[in-house]
Amino acid sequence: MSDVVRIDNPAATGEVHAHGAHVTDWTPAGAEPVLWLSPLADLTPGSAIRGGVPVCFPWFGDGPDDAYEPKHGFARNAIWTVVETTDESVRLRLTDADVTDLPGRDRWQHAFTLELVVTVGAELALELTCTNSGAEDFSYGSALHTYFRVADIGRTTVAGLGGATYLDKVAGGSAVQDGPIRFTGETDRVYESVADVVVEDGSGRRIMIIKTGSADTVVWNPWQDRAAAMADFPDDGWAQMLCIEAANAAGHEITLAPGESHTLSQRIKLPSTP
Ligand code: TA6
Repeated sequence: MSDVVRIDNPAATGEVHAHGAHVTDWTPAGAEPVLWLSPLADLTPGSAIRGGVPVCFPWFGDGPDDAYEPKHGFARNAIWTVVETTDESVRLRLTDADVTDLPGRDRWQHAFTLELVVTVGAELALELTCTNSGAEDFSYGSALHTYFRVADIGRTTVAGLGGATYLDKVAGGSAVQDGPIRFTGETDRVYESVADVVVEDGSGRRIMIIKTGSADTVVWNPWQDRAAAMADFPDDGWAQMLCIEAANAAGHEITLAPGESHTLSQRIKLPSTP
């Protein structure tokens, strides 16, 4: 099947790459695109695509002891198999047999089957299911590292995480969120939360993110200096993007016995203005 699957139905358009099972577009009918994709994104197989929805697996960030490479695991660098497409969905699969040569595989050598089902409609739904196809237990971290377009990060708010404890990767330590999140500088936080989140993007547009099977919500904006340090990130792009990620990060890895499965899912929609 094709390396890039484009979906165009009455409710929305979408684009999904076999490279990383990476969703790079979701545009509901009559609306502006919801996902942010860097104009400098490197689509070469083996690289990590900047923007859209990177699939992080089998670890999040630098992994359980902060020493794993590549960052966010090898699944986003792999070529997945497109196993089924319909007018509104794509199913992709990655197994241990597909990743034998990939950097990082030596760090995590278990037998697995990973499937991502992407449904493109008035909602964008992503369901990431991992099955232990080996003979021993394993643990893994994961995330749907979703990049959203926002009109103005300085006026963007994120509601739903008030009262949640978060790990602050910029300031260090942990803290409790007081009310909605507002952005005044580099932000890289792992919130311990299963709650739905609503982004208001500074123009009045709201984006709702509903998740299951996820203990953490990651909130990231690199701000000016970190954006400038990334070759695949336009210098001024940080002001129009925000990552909200359904994750099971360090400390919340999922453990599967042989034959067991776990699904991490995320549904995104544009609720009507109240
Ligand atoms: O999810 C937030 C984060 O882990 C940040 O620390 C930031 O580095 C970001 O992911 C992007 O990571 P990447 O490996 O795609 O450059």
